[in-house]
Amino acid sequence: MKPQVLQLNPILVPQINDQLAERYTVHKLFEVQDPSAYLRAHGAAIEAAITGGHTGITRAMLEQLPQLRVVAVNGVGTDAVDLAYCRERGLPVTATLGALTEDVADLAIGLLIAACRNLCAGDRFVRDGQWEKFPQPGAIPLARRFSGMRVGIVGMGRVGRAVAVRAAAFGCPIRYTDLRAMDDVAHTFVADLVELARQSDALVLCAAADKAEGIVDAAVLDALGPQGFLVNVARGRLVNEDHLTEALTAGRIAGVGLDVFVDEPRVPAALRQSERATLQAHRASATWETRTAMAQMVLDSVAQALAGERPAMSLTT
Ligand code: 8YV
Repeated sequence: MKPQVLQLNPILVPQINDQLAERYTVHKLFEVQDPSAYLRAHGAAIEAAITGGHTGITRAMLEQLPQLRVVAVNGVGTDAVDLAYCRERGLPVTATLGALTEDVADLAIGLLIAACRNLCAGDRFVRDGQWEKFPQPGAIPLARRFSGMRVGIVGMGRVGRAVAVRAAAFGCPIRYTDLRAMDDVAHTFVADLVELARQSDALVLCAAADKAEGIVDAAVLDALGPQGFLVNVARGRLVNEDHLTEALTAGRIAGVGLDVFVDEPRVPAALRQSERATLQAHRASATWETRTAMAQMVLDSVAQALAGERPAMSLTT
């Protein structure tokens, strides 16, 4: 009999799904009407769980899976998994470390340029036939230059560093904050986030969200100021979304580029309606190249764990 695998999130790469189906009996929880009842019926036999970074897996679910030998996260954020509990249980939790770095950094810079240059508002202007109605050059307000902007990076991990490389190529002076200064990073460390915001034209959030809920609040946004931009490619809850919508609506910051939100897929109306917000539906890692590499890592992690090995990408064992 094939080992049984619980899948909480779809994988969008057909060849990986084919391999999963060939090797395992896959229980697609995301297609099930009543997940609790389904787990009561099948939970006892499940040996591996596959989930997304944002979805994670609840502790209550983990407790319903007594034979579980691995949680393979198809993503790099593990904030939606109780790592302490998994550690206690000796359960490997794996992530797709390194696979999505370049794409997430690409999107961060893309969002920042889009926000500075009003690319989405400009696109709507042309698409909606407004250009023909209002052909005067003054019909669209002047935008802001990205090259040379002072960029503040929040979280100097893999993604933060990749954003720094890209921003440096645009001639941007770079400062960063993290839990501590890093010996192998040449950029200026600023311990205090409000101070970093004060010294930046754009803040780019690349931090893990485990212990950092709501760190970007009204004080940080006001320090960034009416000329400042905020980009978030990490997790929505790093930001106090009420403070953000208030600041954006009142013009206390210049613009935002957001890929992530507090309560996805729900996005506050004030953000959806703002011409100064460039929004994406949590797409930073969503390219064929990255999603294929990520899904291959998930496949490898499950195979390693079920073969009795410590998965190479384990964060807990
Ligand atoms: C993915 C993510 O969208 O890596 C993460 O933590 O949130 C994203 O890259 C998600 O994990 C896809 O399943």
